[in-house]
Amino acid sequence: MFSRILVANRGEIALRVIRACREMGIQTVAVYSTADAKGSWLRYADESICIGPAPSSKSYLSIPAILAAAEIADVDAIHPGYGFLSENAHFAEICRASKIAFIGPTSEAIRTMGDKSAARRAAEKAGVAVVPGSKGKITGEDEAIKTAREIGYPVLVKASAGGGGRGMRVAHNDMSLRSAIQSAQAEAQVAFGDSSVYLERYLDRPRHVEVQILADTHGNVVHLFERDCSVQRRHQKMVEESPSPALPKPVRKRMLQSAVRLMKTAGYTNAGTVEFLVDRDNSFYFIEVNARIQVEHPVTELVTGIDLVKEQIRLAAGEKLGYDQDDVVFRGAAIEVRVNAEDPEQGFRACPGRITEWSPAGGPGVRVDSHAHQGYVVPPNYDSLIAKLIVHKPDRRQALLALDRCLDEFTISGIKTTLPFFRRVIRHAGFASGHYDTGFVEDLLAGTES
Ligand code: MV4
Repeated sequence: MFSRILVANRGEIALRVIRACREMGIQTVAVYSTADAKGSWLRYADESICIGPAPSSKSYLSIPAILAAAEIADVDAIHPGYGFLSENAHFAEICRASKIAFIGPTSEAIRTMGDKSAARRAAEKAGVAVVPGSKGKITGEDEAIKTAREIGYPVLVKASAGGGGRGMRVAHNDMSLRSAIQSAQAEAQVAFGDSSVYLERYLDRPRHVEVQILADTHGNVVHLFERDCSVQRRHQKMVEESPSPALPKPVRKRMLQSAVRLMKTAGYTNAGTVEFLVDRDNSFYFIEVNARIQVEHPVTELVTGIDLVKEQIRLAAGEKLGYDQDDVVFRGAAIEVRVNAEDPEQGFRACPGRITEWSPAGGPGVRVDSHAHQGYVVPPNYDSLIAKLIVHKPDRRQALLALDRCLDEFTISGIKTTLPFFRRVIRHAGFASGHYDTGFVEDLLAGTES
C-alpha cells in the first residue's frame, strides 16, 4: 500500500481524499494555489505545497508544478480528484514514467474513453447498445448526409474529444447538417485541439442514468448500481439520486450488466462511470465513460456502504476487489443536491465572496461534504461548488422529506447559493413523482411546469 499520497485538487474533493487517506493510515500532501492559501482542507493534510498563482492553468492544471511538488514531497501516488488533470492521459503517462502511481485508470483507458467515438466502438464491441449513428468519425459532409438519412433526422453532431455538451449541434435536414458539422468542428478545434466529430440520432428529452463501476487489475469488475442525473442545467448536474426513480427493474438490470460488460471488455481498471441515455420507451443507449471519481459519488457510497475513494486507492495499489457482485448490496434511496455559490435569480451567475454565516443541515441519514465554513471566502477562480448535501433514507419518499427539512435547516449568508432553487425543485410534482427528464430544469425555469 502507498505510504504518501499527493492530492492534486482543491476544495471539497481534496478534503474528501485527505479524509480517506487519514483513515487508511496514509500520509497526505496537499497542493494549493495562492488563491487557496487559507483553504481549510490544507490543515487536514500532513504537508502542503504552493504550486502557483490563482489561474488553474498555472496551478492545478500545471503538470510541471504538480510533478515538482510530488518529487519534492517524495510521494508514491497522486490522487487527481475530479476535473483538472483527472482525465488527462498525458499526465497519467508522465506519472507512470516518474514511478508515481496515478490513482485512476491507465493512461490508455483514459485516452480511449476520452475519445467518445472510440468509446462508442468499445461499447459496440462489448455488445452494448449505442445511439444509432455514424460508424466512427465523419470523414466528409456528403458521407455524413448519407448516414444522417439512414438513421433519420434530427441528428446530433458530437465532438469526439467533447464532453459537457461542448462541440454538440443538432441538425434537422441536409442543409443544417452541413453547417452543424462545420460549427461543431470549429468549436471542437478551439476547445479541444481536435476537430473530429461523429453523428448520433438526436433523442428528445432523454433521461441521463449512469452506472458506477469498480475494477481491479486482476480482471474483476463490479457495478455499484446507478445514479439518475437528469436534473441538469446547461450540462451542469444539479441533483443526483439512486436508485433512478423511473427505471423499470428489468431495464435497470440490463443496464447494469451492460456497463460491467463494457468495462470488462475494455480492460478498464479503478473507478469509472458508464453513462447512458434513456429514451421515453425505456430503451437505453451508451454515450460515454467518465474515467474518474465523480462529484456525485457520495450517492453511491450511501446506498452501497462502499467507500469509493478508499477503493480507488486500494485498486491503484494493485489490490484485488475482494468481493463479488452479489456482495454489493443496495439499501434505501439517496439524493444529492449541489450547493453552488451562484445566484439562481440572476441566471445562476457565480457569486464568490465571504460566507458570513454557515450553518449546515444535519441529523439522521444526512451527509454534507464541504470545505466551506463561516468566514470562508469563495474565490472567483474555480468552479462554484461549495457543498454537497446528501440524504439517505429507507425509501425515496422519506429521502425527499429529509431533504426538504435539510433545505430549510441549511443556512448560508453573505453569498447567494443554489439552496432556494432546490426547494423549488423537490417540491415540484414532476420531481416528486420521479418522472423527470433532462428537460426538467429548463421547464421549471421557463415556468412551463407540466
Ligand atoms: C445526446 C442527447 C440527445 N441525443 N445524444 C449532453 C452532454 C453529453 N454528455 C451528451 N448529451 C446529450 N447527448 C443524443 N444522441 C442529449 C444530450 C443532452 C443531455 C444529456 C444528459 C444530460 C443532460 C442533457 C441535456 C441536454 C442534452
